[in-house]
Amino acid sequence: MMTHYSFGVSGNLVKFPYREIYYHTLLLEPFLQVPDIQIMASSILRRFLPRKTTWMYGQRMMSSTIDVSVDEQTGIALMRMKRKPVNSLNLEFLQDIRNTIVTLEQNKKCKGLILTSDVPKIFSAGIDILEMYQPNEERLNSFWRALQDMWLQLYMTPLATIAAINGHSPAGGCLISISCDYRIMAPNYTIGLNETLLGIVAPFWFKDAMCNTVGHREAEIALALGKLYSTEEALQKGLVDEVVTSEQIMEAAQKKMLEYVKIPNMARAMSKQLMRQETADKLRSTQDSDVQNFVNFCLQDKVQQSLGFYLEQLKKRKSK
Ligand code: CO8
Repeated sequence: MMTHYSFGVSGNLVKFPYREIYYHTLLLEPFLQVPDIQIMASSILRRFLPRKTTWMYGQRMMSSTIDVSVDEQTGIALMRMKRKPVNSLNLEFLQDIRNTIVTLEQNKKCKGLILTSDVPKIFSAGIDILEMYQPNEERLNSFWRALQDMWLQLYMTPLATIAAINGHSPAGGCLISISCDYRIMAPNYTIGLNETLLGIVAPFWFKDAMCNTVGHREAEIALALGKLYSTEEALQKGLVDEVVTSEQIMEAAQKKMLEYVKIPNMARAMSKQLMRQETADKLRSTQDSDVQNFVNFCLQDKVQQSLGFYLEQLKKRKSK
């Protein structure tokens, strides 16, 4: 279904392809720069658009879980994840992240994307464990497919990508980070693929992305022990590239991104493709069986017990 929203006469057509929403912004543009009017426009639009819809005006895109802005002068987009309380990755959030990347790729002015979190002290807690615990089988299928699709989009995007890791980043949070071209992390947080601590196993493409980042031997140790590295250890092992304070992290990310976007776009994107194609193709050629393996694995009683136990531990830790 195609929905049309038109504000005023024909102007800049802002296209948001995956939801197929089109509207005109030229006349509204000057007004939309004023914060109060942005808030007003936001509440009006929210009334008319379906609840979960991601929408954009001018160079801002918003959904209930993500804020994105694009600086047209530098070509740098900033994506802030804001799915409270811990940016855990459920089906809809994964779709939102992927769709945002697709939209940014179609924006000719956008060359680079900085990913960060709007949730204090947490970059992302990884997969929403509630998607795996006592699941509905059909949704579990869609969920895993959405994770694969998000990962493929992020890992292979022609945009330059930087993770500004301003909080803890376990499991799926680590996957998002290592799928970016460059990682900057703030001190006193942890990052790693800790799946084994939950009694589950990181799939081969998590493992491949980790090997590509820290090398085979370190990845082997990390995966077996479900190792969560401190920021300092992560820097030492090459899991992150740079450490700066939380206050400096956005400035550092912008500075590094300017280096990336200065490189001729096509050459940079193709060299990334060259490095990553093989890893991505490995998943692309086995997506269906990977979904099936995941679903079968999750539905095992033992795995359900482990997940239930882990969730309990999380709650207990909180009540201490
Ligand atoms: N999923 C769902 N809920 C979560 C998750 C999560 N990943 N993490 C935390 N929560 C919930 C907590 O249970 C708590 O809920 P409630 O308020 O209802 O009690 C709420 O979020 C807040 O959590 P905390 O109180 O623990 O918040 P803190 O700020 O103290 O700590 C942390 C934040 C450090 C992120 C901490 O919550 C934590 O360690 N979370 C667990 C992270 C984790 O282990 N994630 C792994 C997920 S698995 C994954 O991503 C890859 C799976 C690969 C698939 C394998 C194939 C089989």
